[in-house]
Amino acid sequence: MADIQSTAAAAPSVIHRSDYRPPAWLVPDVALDFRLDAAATQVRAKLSVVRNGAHSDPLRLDGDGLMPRMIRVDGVELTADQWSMEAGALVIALPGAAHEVETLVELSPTTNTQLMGLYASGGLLCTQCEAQGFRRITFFPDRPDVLSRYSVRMEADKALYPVLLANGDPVGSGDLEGGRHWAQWNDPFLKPCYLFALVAADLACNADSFTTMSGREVSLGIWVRQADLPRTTHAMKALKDSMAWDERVYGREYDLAVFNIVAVADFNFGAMENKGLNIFNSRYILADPETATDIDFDGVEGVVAHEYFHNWSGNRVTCRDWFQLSLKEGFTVFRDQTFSADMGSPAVKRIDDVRILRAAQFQEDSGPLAHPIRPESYMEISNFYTATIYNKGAEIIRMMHTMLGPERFRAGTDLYFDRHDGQAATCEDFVKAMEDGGQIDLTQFRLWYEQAGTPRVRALLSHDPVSREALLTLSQTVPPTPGQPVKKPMAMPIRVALFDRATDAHHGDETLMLTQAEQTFRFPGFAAQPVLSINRGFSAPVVIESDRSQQDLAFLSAHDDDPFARYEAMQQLMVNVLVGTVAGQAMDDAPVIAAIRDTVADAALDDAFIAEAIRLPSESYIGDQMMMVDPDAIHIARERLQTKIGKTLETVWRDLHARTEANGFSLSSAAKGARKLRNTALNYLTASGAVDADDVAFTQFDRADNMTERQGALSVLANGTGDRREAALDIFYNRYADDPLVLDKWFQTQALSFHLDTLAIVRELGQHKDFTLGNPNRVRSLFGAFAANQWGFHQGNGEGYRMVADIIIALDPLNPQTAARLVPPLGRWRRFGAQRGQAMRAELERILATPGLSKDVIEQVTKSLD
Ligand code: B3K
Ligand code: ZN
Repeated sequence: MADIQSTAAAAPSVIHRSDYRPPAWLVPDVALDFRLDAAATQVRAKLSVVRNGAHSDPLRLDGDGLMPRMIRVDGVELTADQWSMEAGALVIALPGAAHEVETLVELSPTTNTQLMGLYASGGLLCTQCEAQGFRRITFFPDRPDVLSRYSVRMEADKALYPVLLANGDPVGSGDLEGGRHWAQWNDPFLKPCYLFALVAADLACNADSFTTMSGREVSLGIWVRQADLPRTTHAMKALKDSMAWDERVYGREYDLAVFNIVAVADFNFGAMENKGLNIFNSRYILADPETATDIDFDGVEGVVAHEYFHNWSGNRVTCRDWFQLSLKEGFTVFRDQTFSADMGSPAVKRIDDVRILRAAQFQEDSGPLAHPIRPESYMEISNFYTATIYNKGAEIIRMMHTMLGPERFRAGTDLYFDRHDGQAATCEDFVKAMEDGGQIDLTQFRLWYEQAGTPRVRALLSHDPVSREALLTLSQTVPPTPGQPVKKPMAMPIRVALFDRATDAHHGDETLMLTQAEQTFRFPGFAAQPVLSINRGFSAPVVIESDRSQQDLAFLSAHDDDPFARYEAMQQLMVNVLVGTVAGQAMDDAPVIAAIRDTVADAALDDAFIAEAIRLPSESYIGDQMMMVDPDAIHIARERLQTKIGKTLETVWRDLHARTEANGFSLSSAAKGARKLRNTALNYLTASGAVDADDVAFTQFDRADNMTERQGALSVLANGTGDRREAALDIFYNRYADDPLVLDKWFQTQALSFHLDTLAIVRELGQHKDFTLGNPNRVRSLFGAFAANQWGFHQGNGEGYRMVADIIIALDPLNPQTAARLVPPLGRWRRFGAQRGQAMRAELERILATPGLSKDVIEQVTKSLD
């Protein structure tokens, strides 16, 4: 059995979207019986199997690391010659149309370090099946278009696992001899096996209820360790808000009598939408002011909503195959983004979402791992849970919303849910429903599903004084991406407004449909050349190239009434100075400083927006604007500008820092905005070099009644070299040594810091007694964060690359999914010059030469080297 993985690793096969065939056998009913035990769990599965269509294919049940202990067909045990194993799958030649197939396997949850299938985490047993984990639990056609009705019986030691949960509704439970007990759960809804889940645990429950729009009472439970119960209030509120929001905005009602969420410490990603039993990485459930930042609170709200929304967009209507992943993920991200916008500040949420898109997805889209939101092929589907599928996918749905408007969009989604309820659907089904329900032709728009790469839209504004017209010429190019050298023009909605310099106002916001390689739009009624505000609200996920002057950008940063465009003008103002400086030009930074000063002084703006607008673009975003990235030059240029802003406006930062000091903790938008701005002010004050800056930071660190300010101050101190740095890090560590989620912040803050010895610090932290490869959160906090620290990662003659490569090699045999996620930063080697590029490549090659590599890592590395 040990060889299964290495056999796959030798020659990972490529799965193509065009090869889709309907399943040969369907499984309408599944009865599972678990004898749970951490070391040896027995799983008995009874499947009713039905031949699908006229063919003579044998029954093929996927398996990964399983060996059947017993196989029965229609009650009769098979002999060894009546079945075979092929690449882990169980193959049985069956005559006729329908049978009952029963198998028995034994699993070892404690040794399951991949965290896929049934595994142990902190004393509990839980499952993760998406995408292909169910085949690690029992033999089954593990593909999302096989939909079944499940009944699940679990038996376990009652003292160790007093709580037994599964999908659907509880239908019975009782005690057994020997201190054991059982529970039975039935799920009346058809579901693919990736949505199967069970949990056996000793957990406490935050119990609540929700009455649906048709008056049904749903019992809600959030299950955590007893000590963590007080930290579940925010998640429960988010759940109830999500349930109400989905009824109000999409007309979607919850459908079971219970909805449970379980928090676990060891989890490969954020959370999982198993039907009626969501399983969460505890970092997206637990939050209180002492241990969670405002970003964490928002993360909890967003992920709880995301998983809940999947009940319709993903579960009731699921995916036909994994190439359709964005059908559920892109749509659900769009839904959770809109929900969070409605719950807080839409302007700031949009800015945040675009920042994430640019940081993660634009990078992916311009590198060797670029793929369309509906990929054509993959080796390992786990590698395709990407920013492209999720975040770009959400932007595609958002564009449909923009083009249709809310009512027609809703007509489209109603039709989609009506048409496909209980089915495994495709992206094409979604687009067709939007066309039919929303009455729009999306023929050309479909290219967004096919073409990878971030379109670049060049905007040239001119003015004809005779006709008093402004002329806007938009031209688009979609860059080549792997396997797609030539692209067609895309259809995209570009929201624009033209500002009259004389009045500081615009003549109306318009959505232009760009469909051709080049188009000119005319705007009458301008005596002089106006100022262009473009891609307002970030209406299309593209890069805008325009020749707007610093003066025009400064104008927009003061007057644009679209918050995103105003923020964007400010960012572009800063990017121009920074990119120019890195290129060796003498840049005038006065407009940046003036814009920051004016923004801070604008009483009409809220604190959260101000904080977003005045912060400098990240080093990696600056790098993304260049063909060849020089991390040192970028770091120096950014630090210098930050220092200049800090010094020039020192009194502003002192005033702001004092003004935003809160009197008591609140989660209101105003209070969150004040904290964000306070941290920004502290950052600039520290950058100013003021002699008391470390004291101010340390006082904030020490006195804070919340993690947002405490971690904000710690981050500032961690960049420095003073005594305060060590003191703060020690205090923080000792205060939170027993809290893994906060300890993650301790690791992460140091990995992200600009301390001169970041490389050595990270190396040392990798040896720390609290560092473990067994917990994905910890790995991401240290090495994921470090690889995202552009300056730190590229220091020291490739030592950073070596460190990350070593971790990938060490982690791969334990947890290939998490290991593979560390590869992309090395894959950006083309952008960092010959010397660095060579060192990065050498590490990729060293990884690839490692025997027994998983196909997860092989796929990412080979594509990165291509
Ligand atoms: N659907 C899961 C992601 C599963 C990832 C598997 N590698 C969580 C989510 O997107 O909601
Ligand atoms: Zn999702």
